[in-house]
Amino acid sequence: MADCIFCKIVDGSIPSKKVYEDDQILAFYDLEPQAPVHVLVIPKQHISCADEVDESNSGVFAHIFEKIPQIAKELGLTNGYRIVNNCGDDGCQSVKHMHFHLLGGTQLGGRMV
Ligand code: DGP
Repeated sequence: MADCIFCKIVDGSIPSKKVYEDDQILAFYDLEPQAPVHVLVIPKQHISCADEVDESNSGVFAHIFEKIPQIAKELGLTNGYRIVNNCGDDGCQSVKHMHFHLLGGTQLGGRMV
């Protein structure tokens, strides 16, 4: 989608530090890390947020969750991690291309908000 930062990362017109890629998904380091390891995992297809998930596109999210354990292991997250998805304004979603934050590398805080 035009003017989507993450679509531009997918097509290579904006550079990123990739940690995993296949035909459906991409994982890359977050520009503003909030933990020692902070990676974003995204579908290559432009899906704005969780509100847009339906029967026609949900398969890619199953794929993401199948790959996250492998990505986490390769990043050395052997003692656990957190997966975060922000949706919409109240969820503080700043990039409107659905993504999962994969956070770890330290003992994370116990509160979600
Ligand atoms: P969210 O607030 O959930 O929409 O998270 C968006 C994240 O995207 C935020 O942690 C910063 C990150 N981000 C924004 N622009 C870029 C970029 O151009 N490259 C990378 N690697 N990360 C970005």
